Amino acid sequence: MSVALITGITGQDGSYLAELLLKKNYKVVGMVRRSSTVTFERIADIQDDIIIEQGDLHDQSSLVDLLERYEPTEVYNLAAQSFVPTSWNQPVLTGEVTALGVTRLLEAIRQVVPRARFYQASSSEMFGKVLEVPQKEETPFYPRSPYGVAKAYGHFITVNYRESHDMFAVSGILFNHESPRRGLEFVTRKVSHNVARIKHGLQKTLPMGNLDAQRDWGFAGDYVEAMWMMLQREQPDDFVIGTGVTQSVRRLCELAFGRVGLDYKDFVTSDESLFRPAEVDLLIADPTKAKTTLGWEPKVDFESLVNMMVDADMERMAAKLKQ
Ligand code: NDP
Ligand code: GDR
Repeated sequence: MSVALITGITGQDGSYLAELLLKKNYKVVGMVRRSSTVTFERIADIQDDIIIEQGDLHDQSSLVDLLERYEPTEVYNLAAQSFVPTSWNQPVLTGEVTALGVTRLLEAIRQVVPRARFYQASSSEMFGKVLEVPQKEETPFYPRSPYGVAKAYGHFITVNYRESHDMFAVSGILFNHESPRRGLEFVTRKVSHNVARIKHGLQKTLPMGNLDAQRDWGFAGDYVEAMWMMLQREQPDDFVIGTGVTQSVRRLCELAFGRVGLDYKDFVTSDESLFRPAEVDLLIADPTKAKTTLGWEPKVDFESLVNMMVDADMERMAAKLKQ
């Protein structure tokens, strides 16, 4: 039986990936960090079907212990301090978890289960102030935040373990992907959640940052399939995963408010504090290699994604108000 260890299983991607692997009959072990309250909201439906173990990317011995006990055949490293603005306020923590955490895990794998296949959650934020449009596997990195810098480290240490130790270690350079399970602080979910609040009369305005930023947004459910596919190949390799279409934050607002019959211009205000010290202005993927070599293609387009998220938040809000 294939055994998968997922770090970051309580996050957006961890929950979708765990569901996918369960469908494929994997034994799924999820690593969670200790907290005083339970953070299992996203995995509530599958909690009885997976094994949950405590561990932390800060703590090498917890990683070694998990690998020794479960001997996973695949390890997906999804855990990270993943919110870009927080990385300016907590740059050292971001480096510890998002960068050095990758080395801790790779080193533990090298010592305990060197034949295990390893997936690193790399990010389009590594392209930052882009040196090429669209961005592909060979595009040089120019990260613009401590988060982007930490992810570039995680990317290269993964490549380095592959080349130094002959490990099956790969990096998926994923562009933004969203879902109704997205954290509330990320822009798509912030907008869908607040559209539902405004439509239900709970607030009047929505303060936003840079509406001109452009991102290549896809659906998280599609992207976890690419992670799995990358570990099934004969040879380890890195892939850019995205839709190849870019949209502005303004267009996101227009579509999300439009979904409930409102005009975003009547509600969205500008808040200087939400602008970033250094912005990533334009991201757009060239997913040709993923399509031709991996056979991966996104199934959900941007408008369907926005509709899915707004509809889910409208339902959640209506249910909450009924209570
Ligand atoms: P989330 O922020 O939703 O999830 C992050 C996960 O990491 C959570 O489970 C969190 O646990 C866990 N975590 C944080 N710190 C630690 C730690 N010290 N030890 C162990 N676990 C920890 O992220 P996503 O699901 O959106 O993203 C998954 C990965 O993919 C991340 O590495 C992210 O940087 C990367 N990525 C994401 C993209 C996206 O658009 N979503 C695009 C490209 C890359 P807890 O629940 O306790 O907070
Ligand atoms: P990002 O996602 O930084 O791309 O990182 P986020 O949704 O936070 O921002 C996208 C763009 O929207 C602009 N923006 C705002 N963003 C937020 N959060 N809140 C606002 O009010 C707001 N107004 C405008 C931002 O300036 C930015 O340009 C995400 C994370 O999931 C990373 O972990 C991942 O690596 C990358 O995507 C790919």
